[in-house]
Amino acid sequence: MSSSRPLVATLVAASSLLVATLAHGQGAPSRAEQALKYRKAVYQVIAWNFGPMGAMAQGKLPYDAKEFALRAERVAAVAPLLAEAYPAETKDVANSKLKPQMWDNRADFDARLKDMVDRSAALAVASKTGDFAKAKAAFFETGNTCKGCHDKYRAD
Ligand code: ASC
Repeated sequence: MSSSRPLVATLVAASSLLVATLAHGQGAPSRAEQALKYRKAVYQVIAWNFGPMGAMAQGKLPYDAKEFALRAERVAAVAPLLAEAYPAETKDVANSKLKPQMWDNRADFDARLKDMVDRSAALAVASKTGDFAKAKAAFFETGNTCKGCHDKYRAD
């Protein structure tokens, strides 16, 4: 019987690991995981609304002033939520494209976020005029703040 003890011990260890893995997988998401989900949700709302605006700005869709202004307003409304979307506990969270160098450049990162928020607000104001040239210019200025930050802090 003593020869079966290592096997029993191995099985017990393996099943404990399995239980722990399942418990972790099914348990409530950590605060970091929740924050990452929140972050991605905000970017998803921005990207969803930015898409048709970009198509209009590039002449791929006809300019619809009302729709453009509505989408700009939505982006301006949610962009400030990103200030809360990078809490320190997300530093090592899995499934994030954030480059770790952000944590050593927090002031620069926050300034870029603020710039995006300010440009989005200006975009919403410009869009309300219904003047395509103004709306378009403000759109590209906002898009450049997105791109600048992505180039520096987003992997791939
Ligand atoms: C978008 C989107 C981005 C930005 C960026 C702007 O619509 O999803 O990440 O615009 O491409 O240059």
